[in-house]
Formats: sequence, C-alpha cells, structure tokens
Amino acid sequence: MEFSPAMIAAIQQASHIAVLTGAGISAESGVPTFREAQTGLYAQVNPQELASLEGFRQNPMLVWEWYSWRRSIVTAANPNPGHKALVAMEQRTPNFTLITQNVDGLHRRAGSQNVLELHGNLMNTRCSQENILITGWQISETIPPKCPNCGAFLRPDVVWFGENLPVLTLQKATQAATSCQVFLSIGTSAIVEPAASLPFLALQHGADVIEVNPEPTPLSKLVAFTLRGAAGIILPELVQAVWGWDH
Ligand code: BJW
Repeated sequence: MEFSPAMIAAIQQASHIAVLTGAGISAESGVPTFREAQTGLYAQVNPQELASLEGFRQNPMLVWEWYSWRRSIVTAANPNPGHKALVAMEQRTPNFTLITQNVDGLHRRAGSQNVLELHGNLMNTRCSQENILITGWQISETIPPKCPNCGAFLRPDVVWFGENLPVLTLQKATQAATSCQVFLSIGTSAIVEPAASLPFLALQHGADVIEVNPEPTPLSKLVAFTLRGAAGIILPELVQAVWGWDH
C-alpha cells in the first residue's frame, strides 16, 4: 500500500502514540468479531443480549457456555502480524499506549507491554456477587460453577453493557487520548461507548487520527488518514514504511 508522506512524517515525529484496537485486529487470528454472525451452536444468539447482566440473569447457563466456547477459540488462537506490528511500533516509540476493547489477551501474548484492557479479559473469572477474581475454580455439576466463598454464580471478568469500565484503566486511556500526537483506531466499529469517544477526544486535542479498517465507520469522515484493509496486512507494511522494520 502507498502511504501518505504526511502520515509517515506525523508518525516519525510523534513522541507519544496511542492506539485503540477492536475485534477486527484479532479477526485474522480466527477470533470472530463481535458483530459478525456467530457460527454453529450460537448462530441464533444475539451477542448484544448475551453480553449484559440482564442476559446473564435471564439465562446464566447460556451466557456461561457462550463464553466457554469463546475461551476455547481464544486459547487455540495465536497473535497475527497485526498484533506483532504493534509490538514493533511500541519498541520504536518513546511513549506508546495500547488501549484495547478486546478481551482475548492476544496483545500481551504478542509481546505488547503498555496495554490497557478496557473491557476486561475473557480468561479471568470473578464472583458475580463479591466481584473478586476467583482462580482455580473447578468445573462442577452446576453451570455456571459457583463461588467457593459465597455460592453465587461465577462470571467472566469482562465489562458488559450497562456496567462501568475499570476506573483507573479508563482514566489512563483518556489521558493517553488527550496527550498523544498520533492516534490509531484499528479494527473497531467505533460505536460502543465510552471507548468510541477516545478517537474524538484525540481529534479535539489536535492529534492526527488514523483509521485502519476494511469498512467505513462513524469515525471515517473525521480522521486525517484512512487505511482501508486488513490490519494484519496494513500494520506490518506501515511499520516497515515508517521505521524500515523487516517483518
Ligand atoms: C477489521 C478486520 C481486519 C474486520 N482488520 N479491521 C453513550 C451513548 C449511547 C450509549 C451509551 C453511551 N454511553 C454508554 C452507553 C451504553 C453502552 C453503549 O455504548 N451502547 C452502544 C451500543 C450504543 N455502553 C456501555 O454500556 C458501557 N458502559 C458504560 O458506559 O457504563 C456507564 C453507563 C452505564 C449505563 C448507562 C450509561 C452509562 C459498557 C460497554 C461494554 C462493552 N462490552 C462488550 C462486551 C465485552 C465482553 C465480550 O467480548 O463479550 O465489548 S460489547 C462488544 O463491543 C465488546 C467489544 O469490545 C465492543 C466493541 O466492538 P468492536 O471491537 O468494535 O467489534 P465489532 O465487531 O463491532 O467491529 C469489528 C470491526 O473490525 C468492524 O468495523 C470490521 O469492519 C473490522 N474488521 N476484520 C481490521 N482484518
């Protein structure tokens, strides 16, 4: 892909780059995006309904099993060239903040260091009553399994619709969006708040915003640069064009 020289220069000169990623960056690792049709057993379910406390209260077994299915996909998946290009970008940038909406942990597995997980992590489990992380829970006769302390259902340690994001993590993400010179929005439909506001915040504070996505989003018309295509192809080429990275 041909990159604009102005965009290359902006990235080269930036002392702080912030990146927001969404499900699209993990698509090439075989992890389904949130809003694409679910497959097999879950073809008929609506992810927006399952990813809520209300959905969990109505059908805890279905929600638990949906997350178990997704955990098995993530466990079998590996970071792709898009994740790895962001590791290379972090290593070449004085101050780099990677903000992710993804719960799959693939950025850390790729080697990214400064990662802010806005929506939690699928691999962690917590008590639905006490909100404490529970490790070493056993697969039991009940689905979901129950908390060994209080007997309430266990749930994935993720942020559902209507729930607050982790306060400190969101604060750090907001700080990064308002202080960076370049902000990349990668593989997100840019509709779920408050994450969707971060690129707009960056724009308001004068950052050059770059979008990487095969499809247009509500952000597309406002950004300085749009890179249409798959993150796993575009990001390695971008890091090579900016820093000569031999991927
Ligand atoms: C590729 C690609 C390739 C494909 N390369 N790209 C203000 C206004 C309106 C509503 C609200 C508001 N503030 C709060 C709300 C309510 C709500 C909300 O935003 N609703 C909207 C739907 C309108 N937000 C909340 O409830 C949040 N809580 C909150 O704000 O608390 C305070 C509060 C409470 C009550 C009232 C008001 C305030 C919490 C949001 C939590 C979101 N949680 C989920 C589930 C996490 C666990 C799980 O995974 O199951 O997070 S929902 C889901 O969406 C998941 C994702 O992280 C998130 C974003 O999705 P993402 O990543 O963008 O994925 P997709 O699938 O949508 O898009 C993929 C993109 O990739 C596409 O664009 C493709 O084109 C692209 N792509 N292949 C690059 N190879």
